[in-house]
Formats: sequence, structure tokens, C-alpha cells
Amino acid sequence: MRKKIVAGNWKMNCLLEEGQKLTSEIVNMIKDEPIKDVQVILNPPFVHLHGVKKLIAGVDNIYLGAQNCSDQNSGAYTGETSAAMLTSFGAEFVIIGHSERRAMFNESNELLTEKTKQALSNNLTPIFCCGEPLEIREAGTHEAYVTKQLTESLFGFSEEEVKKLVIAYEPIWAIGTGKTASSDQAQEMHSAIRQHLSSKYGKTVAEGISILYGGSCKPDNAKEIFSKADVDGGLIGGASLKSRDFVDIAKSF
Ligand code: 3PY
Repeated sequence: MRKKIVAGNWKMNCLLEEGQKLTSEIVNMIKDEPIKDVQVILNPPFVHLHGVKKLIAGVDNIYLGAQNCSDQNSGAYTGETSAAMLTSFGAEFVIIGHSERRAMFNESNELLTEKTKQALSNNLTPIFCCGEPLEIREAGTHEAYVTKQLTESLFGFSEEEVKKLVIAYEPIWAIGTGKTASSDQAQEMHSAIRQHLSSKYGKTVAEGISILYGGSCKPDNAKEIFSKADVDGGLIGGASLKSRDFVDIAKSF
């Protein structure tokens, strides 16, 4: 059975006290209303990792993740954070290749291979993001676009390595725009991604990989999207900053 996952991507939000308040609220809600069989992951900015880890310690099913890691081990890379550091701070997941990083920080498919290697070799589960911009969706070439991202970044990994990944499909036209892919559009792409993984690694491996949907996922659309066969949860942006909305999304299976 594939893992169900709801991961909050805080992006560059939350001052110290705001992050502590948000985390405490989520922790208290989950203690009061336990969410069975769903991994809830908080991915705050790096500066919050230590504080969030302390607040979630001992609470079932809540995990710590980061939003990025370096492609390098260590050394003279001012401003960077290594995968090994994330692990040492108690992170278990790391988002890799979010469309904002691909677009604003020029992260290429090749660089994302290196980041994924760093994550895997430091026992972090990569949440590997893929997704197409609006013009590609309108041209009808979204499936080819997304499968190429996966091929170029991931198809050099072994079966054992690929099994450890979580994939997040995030259509860029649905990120921060309020537009959401319909549940059928999400299912169509999740199924295409799974078939693509299967073509390289076989059905058993592909069937075991959780594929999350991201892009304006909210409490009022999560249930419908998560009901689809190949959708195993969500990578949540804006709604992850509202404790009630985020926990409600995590309860939407
Ligand atoms: C969004 O939903 O806006 C996201 O970018 C999630 O990563």
C-alpha cells in the first residue's frame, strides 16, 4: 500500500513566533484529532527547522522536511545548506525542484539529479517536483514535458533509489494563482507519471511510489482530488500556513 502524504510547503513565510504558533496549533489539532495512516510533513524555511523539530517531537505521524538542499557536500558555498545538515537537524524529507526554484534560481534537470543524490545519500526522502507551465498545457504537450523532466533528472537512479522517492506533480499554472487542476486532470497526469516510472522501473516499483498533487489545494477541493486512484496526497502551499485548513486537508482522504 502506498503512503498517503500531506506536506506543507511554507515557502518564504513565517517570522519566528508565527512559525512557532503555526506549528503548535497543528500539533495540538493532530493530538486532539489523530489522523491515521497519513504522514503529515512540515517544510518550513531552514531557520525554523530546529524549532519546529522540537515542537513536533513525540507526536505521531508528523515529520520535518526542508524546501531545498545543496548539490554539494560541504565547503565554501556561502548561503547553501547541505543535505547532511538537514539530517542532523532531524529533517526526514526535502522538497527538490519546486517550480519556483526551477524558474527563479535556474535549477536545471541535471542540477536536480545532484540534489536528489545528496538527499538520498543522507537518508532524506526527496519530494521531487515536476509540472508544466500554462503554455505547455495549452499546447497539449504537458505529458511529454513532465515525463522529460523525470527522465532527465531521475532515470539514472537505481531501482532501490527510485523506490525511496516521493513525486509531486505541480502544474505551474495552478501555483499561487487560485486555479486548481480538476481532479480528472490531476488523475490523468498522475497516471501518466506512474506509467512513465513503470516503463523504466517496472510496475511494482511504480505502484509503490507516492505521487502528490500540488497547486492551490484547499480543504474544499482536497477530498475530490485525493479520491483519485493515482493521487496519494498533496504538497500544499498557501493553505499550509493556516493550521485549520492544513489539518482539514490532511483529513481529506
Ligand atoms: C502551491 O500549492 O502553491 C505550491 O507551490 C505547493 O508547493
